[in-house]
Amino acid sequence: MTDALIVIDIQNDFCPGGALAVPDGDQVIGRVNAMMSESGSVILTQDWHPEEHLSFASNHPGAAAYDMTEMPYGPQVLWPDHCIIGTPGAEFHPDLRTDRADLIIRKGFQAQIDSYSAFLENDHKTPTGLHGYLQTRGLKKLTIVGLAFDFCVLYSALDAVTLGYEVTVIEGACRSIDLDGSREAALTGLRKSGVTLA
Ligand code: VGL
Ligand code: ZN
Repeated sequence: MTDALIVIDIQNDFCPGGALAVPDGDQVIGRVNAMMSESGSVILTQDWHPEEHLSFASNHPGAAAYDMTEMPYGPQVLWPDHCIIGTPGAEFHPDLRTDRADLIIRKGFQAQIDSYSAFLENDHKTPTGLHGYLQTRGLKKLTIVGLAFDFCVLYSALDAVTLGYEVTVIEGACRSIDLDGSREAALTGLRKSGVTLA
């Protein structure tokens, strides 16, 4: 078994009623739970931010949610406060099967740097440790699903192909935030990258 299912950020804050709700985000859960039964290994990611995280508009005086800012590592969207460590919004959606997970990887816990990708933080250099884990377990074929398609799923998939994995994104088991055409841009980017879209 060299395959792993990577389930991105199916947390309360990304589901309807949450602080950064992805439209119909909860609609993928049934399908994702079913996929877990067919996968050799299951890995969940959890967006996990301290209150003072610099991706939050609230930590930039005068800024509004969804404004852009410049970070030392490049442009960054300013988000509403979400997935704050220890809050209900940061917990997995109660319908998500978490018992099948071999590993839960948390990301975005350093206040100065955001982390969309499950592999590398937004400076595209700082590792989360997931690559080392997959390598030492010999897991090479990755299926990526979850929230949001056009941010954390996208960057996870792009980093995964760059790192040499065979990567499939199941679009039907993902939902998008769709900020200024980000869903279309994500589709275009994935098609060019060598990721299989299914
Ligand atoms: C995400 C924006 C901010 C995601 C996380 O999971 O796609 N998007 N933090
Ligand atoms: Zn976040």
